[in-house]
Amino acid sequence: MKNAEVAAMLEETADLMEIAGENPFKARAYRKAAETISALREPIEELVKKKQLHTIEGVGESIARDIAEFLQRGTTTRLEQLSKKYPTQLRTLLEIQGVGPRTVAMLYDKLKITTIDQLEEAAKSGKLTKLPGMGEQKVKNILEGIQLWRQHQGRIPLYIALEIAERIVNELKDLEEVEQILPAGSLRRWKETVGDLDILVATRKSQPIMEKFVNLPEVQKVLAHGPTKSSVMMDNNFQVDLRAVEPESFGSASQYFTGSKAHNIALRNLALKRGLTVNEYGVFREANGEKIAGETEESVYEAIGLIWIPPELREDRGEIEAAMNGSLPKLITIEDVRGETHSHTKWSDGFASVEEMAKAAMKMGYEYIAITDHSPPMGWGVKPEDFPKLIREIRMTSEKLSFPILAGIEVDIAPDGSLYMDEDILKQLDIVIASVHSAMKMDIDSMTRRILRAMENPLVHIIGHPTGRIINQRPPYEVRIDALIDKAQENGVALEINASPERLDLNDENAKAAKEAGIILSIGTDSHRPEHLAFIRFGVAIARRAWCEPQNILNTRSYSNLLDWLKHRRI
Ligand code: DGT
Ligand code: CA
Ligand code: CA
Ligand code: ZN
Repeated sequence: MKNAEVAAMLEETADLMEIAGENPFKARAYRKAAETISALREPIEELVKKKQLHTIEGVGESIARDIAEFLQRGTTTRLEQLSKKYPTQLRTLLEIQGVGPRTVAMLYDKLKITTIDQLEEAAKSGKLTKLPGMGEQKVKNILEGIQLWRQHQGRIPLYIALEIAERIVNELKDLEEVEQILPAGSLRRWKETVGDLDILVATRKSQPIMEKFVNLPEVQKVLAHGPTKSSVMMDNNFQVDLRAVEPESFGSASQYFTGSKAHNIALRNLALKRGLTVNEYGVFREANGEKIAGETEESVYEAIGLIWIPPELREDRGEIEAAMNGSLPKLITIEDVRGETHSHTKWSDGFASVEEMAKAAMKMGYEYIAITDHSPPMGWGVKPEDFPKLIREIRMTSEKLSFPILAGIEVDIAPDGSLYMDEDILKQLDIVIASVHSAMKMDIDSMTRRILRAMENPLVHIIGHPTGRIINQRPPYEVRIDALIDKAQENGVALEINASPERLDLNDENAKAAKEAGIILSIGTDSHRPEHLAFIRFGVAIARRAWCEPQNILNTRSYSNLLDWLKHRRI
């Protein structure tokens, strides 16, 4: 199906419309349609055939025409016209934090800048400051943005790597030569970004597997094609390695290629002390070269005197000592999660109704869901006068479905630490998440004070996405996370592990510090659509990388325990 391509075309159109300075509502409509179409389960071609494009929310006449044309000839007249004025290449510049469409247009109009290198050059040589509206601070921000962009170049967010891995595994797993297949490397450790994919197969006859692999439709370029290892470049400049090993070595190869490198080195040093060597082929006695393990990962760890260590812990952060003295945590699993704590509906910027979100939670097997729509000041926030209606709808839906729905809010924290919602409304709500969505460029002391003040408000239960970062797009704002953890402990506030795959905030390291301090963490998906509830697996992954057990996580509680905790917080 062509849904992804169509969505990409709509995104491209929206970007170019914004650069060209067209009506911002038009661009926003294209962007919304792109999002809706990429979430569709049905192939868009089918809808075109059945003349049902208009049934997709947000697809009006001109978008429908573009889609039909795109499916016929691979581009649209609109795109061709737009790119005559501003080349498509300019879109890369939008990836730099602090560079918006208007800036991109000006950079091109005045200096013919089309690439990030040219932009950096112009910023460093002082040419930029001569442009209208370009102060020194703005230029400094652009240079910082470029630096950040370079750091992330080539590493892609976990959820995208996971989709690619799942697709490849699906295409290869049914070949009769494949005995086992495992995506290893940083992906198996659920690291937030992935540099490249390392896939392993256990086989006695690798040639047909390698043949199929290098000929997959998404392959852009074959970098290597051999019997034990092949490497390819995928569409989005993402490298995938496939290694074939004998079934007798599959365990040791899985261990080795899962890493991390630091974990492997620590493990090898421990083995050496015990007169053993470990490599991707097995565990061997140094004295006589005898192989004592390798078929399974368990056997590898056991041979070195350890119990099996979950991949998420393999970062050399104390897991080897813990495995030695029997103190590995009993990590939370997705089955431990009993409800959703953070979701949005059409009442603010979500795409579904309260009922649709609740039904999705029921389908997940949950015991409850919290609806936490935005407050003003953002345009799409629920106004104070609308809250009574929203609360009534939540109560009625809950009764109708016989399913607990908590009435909540994600309330904005103002720059001074006060909340953008009247206290009488907050008091009527079951659950209050407070988050920063604006004025993120404060200095570290002011930002810390701002959030601490919100945490002192007894009506606040959870601090949402506590550092505000967007992976590969926006760095975290400056804030003293240890001060937030101290305050959370003192006042019994929870910090969120926001499971939205572009956020993952708190990240693993901060969440581990929070866990060690003994504070409670809430895993919230920040769902804006029913399907987003499935993001929970990313939040659980972060929690696991943070060594969390079920009791560290708020939403592993039963509904009545959760209510107790929420009420207790307000005393
Ligand atoms: P990435 O790809 O940057 O997201 O991170 P990884 O962890 O997937 O790293 P990668 O792809 O370079 O290598 C895959 C695994 O292979 C790595 O996690 C551990 C193992 N490995 C790679 N190089 C070494 C090494 O020099 N020594 C040891 N002991 N293991 C290594
Ligand atoms: Ca890798
Ligand atoms: Ca690799
Ligand atoms: Zn938020």
